[in-house]
Amino acid sequence: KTSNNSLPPNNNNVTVEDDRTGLSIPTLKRAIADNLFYIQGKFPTIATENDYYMALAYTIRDRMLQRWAVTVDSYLQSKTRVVSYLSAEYLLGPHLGNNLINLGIYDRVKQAVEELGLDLEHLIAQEEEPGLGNGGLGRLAACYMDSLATLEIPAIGYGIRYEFGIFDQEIRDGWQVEITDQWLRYGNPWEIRRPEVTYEVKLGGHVEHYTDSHGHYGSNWVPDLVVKGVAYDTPILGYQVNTANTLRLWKSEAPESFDFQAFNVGDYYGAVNEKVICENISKILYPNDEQIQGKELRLRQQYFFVSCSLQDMIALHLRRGGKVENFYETFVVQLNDTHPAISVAELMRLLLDEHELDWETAWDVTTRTFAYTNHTLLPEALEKWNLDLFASILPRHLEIIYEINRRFLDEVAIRFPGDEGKLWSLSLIEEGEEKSIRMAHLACVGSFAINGVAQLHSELLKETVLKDWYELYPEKFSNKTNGVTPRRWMVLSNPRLTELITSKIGDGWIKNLEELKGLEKFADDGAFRKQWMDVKLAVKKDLASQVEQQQGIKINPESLFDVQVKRIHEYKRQHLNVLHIITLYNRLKQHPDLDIVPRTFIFGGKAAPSYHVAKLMIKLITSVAEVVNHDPDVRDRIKVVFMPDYNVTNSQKIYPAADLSEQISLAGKEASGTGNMKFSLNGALTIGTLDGANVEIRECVGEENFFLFGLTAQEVEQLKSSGYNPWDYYHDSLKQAIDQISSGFFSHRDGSLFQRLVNSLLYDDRYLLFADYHSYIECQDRVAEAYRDKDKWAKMSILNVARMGKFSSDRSIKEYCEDIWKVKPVPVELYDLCPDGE
Ligand code: B1N
Repeated sequence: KTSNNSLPPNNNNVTVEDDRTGLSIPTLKRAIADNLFYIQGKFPTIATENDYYMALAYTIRDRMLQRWAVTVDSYLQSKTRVVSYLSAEYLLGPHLGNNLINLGIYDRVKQAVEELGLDLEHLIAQEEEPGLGNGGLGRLAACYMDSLATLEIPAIGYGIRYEFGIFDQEIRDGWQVEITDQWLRYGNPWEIRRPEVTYEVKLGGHVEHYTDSHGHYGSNWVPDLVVKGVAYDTPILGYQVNTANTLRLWKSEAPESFDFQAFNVGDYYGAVNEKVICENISKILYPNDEQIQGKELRLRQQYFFVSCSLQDMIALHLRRGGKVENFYETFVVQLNDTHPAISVAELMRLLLDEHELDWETAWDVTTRTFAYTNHTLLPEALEKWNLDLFASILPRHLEIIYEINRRFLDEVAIRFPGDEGKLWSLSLIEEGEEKSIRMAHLACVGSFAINGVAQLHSELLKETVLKDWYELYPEKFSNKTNGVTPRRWMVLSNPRLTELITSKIGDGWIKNLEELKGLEKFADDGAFRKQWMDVKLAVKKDLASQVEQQQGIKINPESLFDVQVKRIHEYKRQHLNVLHIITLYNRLKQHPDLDIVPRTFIFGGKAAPSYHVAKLMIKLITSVAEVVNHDPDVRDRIKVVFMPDYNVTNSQKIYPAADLSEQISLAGKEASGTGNMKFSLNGALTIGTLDGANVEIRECVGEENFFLFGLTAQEVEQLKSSGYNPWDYYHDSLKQAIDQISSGFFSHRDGSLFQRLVNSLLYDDRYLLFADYHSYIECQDRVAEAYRDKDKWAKMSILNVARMGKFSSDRSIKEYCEDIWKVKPVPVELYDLCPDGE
């Protein structure tokens, strides 16, 4: 229970109410005071709010350690398979509030903190979130870690401990400015450095081949750089279970031996320089979402964390008494997109060169180990590495990939005799002007399972980018529709709604989201609808006061909150939303007394720093905001707000306050989306295309409770192949809006500012904004009419929440467990690892 304040069941054997595990209010208070003094070194008189946050964080960490240590210990003892999730990104969001929820001690800690004269919300707000991801893909990894622990699945997440995560965003003069993320500035109480858990990773150099005295061929990779990876572990608690899984992130350092050697030969600069190169590998997260840069450092990052992780898994497997040829019995490894796909070649290398297995055995182990999730169909996001670049960093892996490819193409040639085209299209190597390695192909050939992240996406994968692979290995393919954790995205971020729901149907839904179905019968209950809308209004008032405080913009909490928050990208079409705003604005200018439904348009999201058009889209939003917000004719009926620095922390305040969720990508482009799920679970209605998981959301909530517009993926294909011409749609209100943008109406008469953006629409319009514009506007008018009937809206909102049970990440993870990983829950029983007197 989150709402009552009774002690959670103490089913461990630690019976003494001591200062590091005890949960009574006096003990908690004493622990916080002790940590303030003994860790922060402060008296209350001079302690800052951050000191108190740290003292509280350590207090909570102490209360997690028993679960964590026992969980790790029990996995080492047991023989069951462990899921290993490999991801270059984890967008965790702040830990403190989430850990309090999952431990079931939120309310009592709140009380303890209050008795010390502090405010829990304020302390929680002190935490700098670990922004170790760009967007949906990284956040999905974080939701999956939460669900794995909650479902008591033995699992370990591996990734990179970036010193600088995703940049902080400021808006200056309407433009995005990037500020370095310094999340480690005040230390990170949630991680434990494990200096004894380190591995060496080779880079560059060349390969020597030899034949040993037994006549066996061998390869010796002579690198020109060796770096060291050090493990940093963070516990990931399940919700009200004893399981605390591990997220193990690697930091790159120089090996101890290194500077010593170089100093000896007198090359001081060389020594320092190499140390810098080593440390650089885990320095910074590449801030590109769905567009690749092909930079050498990125390949180094990928190989670095993959090599450390696989070496660690092999070590753990051997420690459990396993033999290398049975590696897949201990671990099943999920590749989160192709970022860790080099794993396939690295496991082969480790098995062949370090553990001396023969090729056939090594390949058998490898292909029983990996499973691959694809997250995008966008051609610019499919990873390829230039062959020369690849060869210069991973010479041994190139040899292995050639050999995998040779054997694989032999098979293809037998399956499709005489079909040259098949060889070209399936090859791991892209031939042509610039040769490159296709990482998706490496992932496909090395994995026993391949999945997309929503039904539509999985179907399109089989018809487009992985068509030939589907033809070859249909049995490998499946769909696993994404989900989100209700612990963070409802319980933690929307306590008011949580309390209202729980008052009607109990709290079982938090672990079994399908129980939300129980709300359906209250959708016709007038009193409940009133309570429902009261909660929404209260949450909107919170957001409104935050916006006023931070930006000085007054927004009307009674207005329709129309929200689009996500990375800024042309395919997501934030500029289509802007065209609607301009259209409404022009209507008001033409008919000043028009009775329109007051709306507040809220945007948030980061643009990749090198993606100029995306940055221009932000400038367009802020420019339109400036004109609309200050025009007296509008009389506050429409307001436009760009919320700076959209991240997990800020999003937790935004989703609960939304009335309308904008999911308006061009059909066929958004693999799934997960924000769409968070909005709907918090009672927002969706305006959206038939794209990604929108399709399934609409099926679940009912078409009468979803605002659908736009072309289908199929219609998009047809229109494009029959020759799409944006000028066919360029008339009336659309022409007026476009002409205003290009004439400088929103940019102080500067007609050149948005020209690139306007031209990309008029002369290309890859994402068919013009084709979908009229359908979108018409749909938005239906939204406005629906919102006039608040009671009807409330009913639709309740039904949305009631029918969203499918979109829990618990459901997604159960499907992965049953269909792909073949693993079952292993409940953790707490025991005293160090009984008294021993
Ligand atoms: O992955 C999410 C999906 O819900 C989104 O629809 C999808 O866009 C997102 C390169 C990516 N796909 N690809 C990326 C991220 C970083 C990078 O460097 C690609 N992100 C997605 C979860 O399935």
